[in-house]
Amino acid sequence: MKAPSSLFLKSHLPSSTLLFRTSNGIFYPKLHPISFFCKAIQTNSYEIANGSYHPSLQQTKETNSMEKPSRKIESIGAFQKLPVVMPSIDILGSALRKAKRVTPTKGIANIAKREKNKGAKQLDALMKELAVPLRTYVENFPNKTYLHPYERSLIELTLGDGYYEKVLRNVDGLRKRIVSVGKEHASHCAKSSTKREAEERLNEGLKKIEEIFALERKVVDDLLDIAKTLRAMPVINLETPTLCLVGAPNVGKSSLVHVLSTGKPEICNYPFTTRGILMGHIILNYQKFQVTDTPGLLKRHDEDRNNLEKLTLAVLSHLPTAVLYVHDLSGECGTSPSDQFSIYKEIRERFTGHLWLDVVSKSDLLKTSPVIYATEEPCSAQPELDKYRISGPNGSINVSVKTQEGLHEMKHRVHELFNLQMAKIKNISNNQEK
Ligand SMILES: Nc1nc2c(ncn2[C@@H]2O[C@H](COP(=O)(O)OP(=O)(O)O)[C@@H](O)[C@H]2O)c(=O)[nH]1
Ligand SMILES: [Mg+2]
Repeated sequence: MKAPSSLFLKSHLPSSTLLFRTSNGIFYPKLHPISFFCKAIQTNSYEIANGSYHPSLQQTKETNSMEKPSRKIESIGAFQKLPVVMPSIDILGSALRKAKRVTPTKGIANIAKREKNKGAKQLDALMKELAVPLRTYVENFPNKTYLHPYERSLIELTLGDGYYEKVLRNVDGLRKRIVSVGKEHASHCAKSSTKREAEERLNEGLKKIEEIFALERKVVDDLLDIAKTLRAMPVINLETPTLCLVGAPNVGKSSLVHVLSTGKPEICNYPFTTRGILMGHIILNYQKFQVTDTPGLLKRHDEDRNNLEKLTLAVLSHLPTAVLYVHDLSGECGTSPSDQFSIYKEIRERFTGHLWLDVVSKSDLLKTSPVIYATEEPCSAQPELDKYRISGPNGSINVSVKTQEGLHEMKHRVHELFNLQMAKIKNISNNQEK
């Protein structure tokens, strides 16, 4: 068997160490509201420390310095503030039209001088019309380093590591080339000695700038695609408490989201999942709560995890949600109880700061004897595992969406978790008022 993975490291960002800055600039470590996913406009003012979906030793070290309020931290919701990128063909078309409309400075009587003045101005205008939008994009797309760690993880999972920065670098590279070639040709044109020469240099310059832009304009469209993708991502709202369902694939998480939701759950699409992730709402005492799926976790090392699993880890690492951990001991889900036990132990140890509830699902299928896979010993020599195979972790509730067993108790316990989360939120606002 492989050695335990880095999963055994504690999360570098346990929710108990999350930092929030209030409107009056005060930080309240250890107290936080729960977050949730939704497509609503993001309006919160909470801020969170640095990190990304993949906890590492280096990041564990960083946590200490993060706890100091002086550290550079960023708020959440950057994807909704991305600048609107124009398609490159439109930028070029509009720049050419505007440049050609530029007239020479009034009052130049000499024909050659007038022509070279017009030429230099038109080349300068084309250069600016192309370079200014590119500069705006480069300046207004956020530096990934300063993004909320959850959003940073989403960029990495969605676009691939380094792609976001590469595209921005390419756009900036194109801008610099346009500026340099534009200036060179404008100055060349301004030095013409005849009208004809000025006309030739103008046409030559326009052609050259257009050529360069046309050759590389795909980088602008790449940036446009990035903006579209990121803007379409589910938005996190840190003001509404959330319950996140976690567990191996097919253990019954989505079925339980349906059971817990007051209405019909929405489907939330991350670009790297083929199947949407369910999100439901619960209305309790006139308050709205959120319950959401996470993609299933398998027993493997972090480096072997797919993006769906990494999304689950990103949620647990960076968002202060409560956890409903689902265990399927019926042998139906495809992950053996002993593998589920390993995954559970890793995750439980790693994310100690979350409010937590364990349920054993599909209780209608549970037999009197525990499920033992063909590849496993009936008795594991690990009493803890043997006990897990029969009844799940200590304190877990048996539930079945088929027979309704345990659902009432589960809902009751979930309400308790929400109340605890609400108490934390209130605590924060009380502290703010002091
Ligand atoms: N017998 C039984 N089957 C269930 C129960 N809950 C879920 N299932 C089935 O288990 C499969 C996986 O459920 P799903 O909710 O999609 O699991 P997820 O992948 O964890 O979201 C589906 O075929 C469900 O119908 C249950 O309580 N009893
Ligand atoms: Mg599901």
